[in-house]
Amino acid sequence: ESIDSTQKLAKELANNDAEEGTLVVADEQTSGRGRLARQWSSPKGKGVWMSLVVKPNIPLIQAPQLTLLTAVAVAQAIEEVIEVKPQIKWPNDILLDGKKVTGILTEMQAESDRIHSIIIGIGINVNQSENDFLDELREIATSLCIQTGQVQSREQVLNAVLTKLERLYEVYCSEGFTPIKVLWESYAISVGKIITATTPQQKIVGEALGITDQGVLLMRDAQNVIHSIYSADIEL
Ligand code: BTX
Repeated sequence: ESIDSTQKLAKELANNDAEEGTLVVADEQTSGRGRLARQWSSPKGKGVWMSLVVKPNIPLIQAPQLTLLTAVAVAQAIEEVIEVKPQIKWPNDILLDGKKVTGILTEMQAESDRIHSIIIGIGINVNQSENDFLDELREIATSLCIQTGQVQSREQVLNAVLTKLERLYEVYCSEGFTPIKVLWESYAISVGKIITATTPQQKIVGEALGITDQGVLLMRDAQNVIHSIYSADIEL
């Protein structure tokens, strides 16, 4: 019903040998987290706040692909439920009408070169009205309800997300990332656009060229240098 963060509990469960597919879902998070210790607003009864434990048999370097796979699954689920195609902003934002409707946080637990588990955290804004968002979020965040003008069923959204995730995860485990990449690109907002990527090391302005089979974002700057971006915040 209420928890500090589904991500934290899922991590504890994974550390205690929870099976692949273990899911933590909460009605409310009192301390929901985004990337880099940012906060994720998770008000009671208004969204789908969930963390899923997966244990793919892949090299460490491929772990970021799971974030992209999750983004495709959520985009497909939203499209199915509200019949509007969302856009994905690399790597982990899902946008409707240019505003963030979903955040995804994937965290890995690894031992030397082996992945022990990956915790996929997903926060979907379902039934917030504009007034439910804090002032600093109102301009940048949206919900399925705001977009459609109708209250949406969180069960239906959760069900659609899990169904899509399972299907794509099975494709990924048997065929690799290539089929997922094609789907990802069909939702991508940034490809072909000039973007600013703020990485932990620097700020790069350039054209987003696409993603590699490893899920790495490629950018070409004004000097024609191609940069591989592993982790960054993107501004369009
Ligand atoms: P992020 O770091 O990309 O985005 C966090 C930023 O998004 C915040 O700094 C704020 O500006 C904005 N933000 C905060 N809350 C919301 C919201 N509800 N809607 C839109 N924008 C918002 C994104 O991180 C990853 C979020 C994952 C959340 C899930 S919920 C289940 C699981 N448990 C948990 O603690 N986190 C994950």
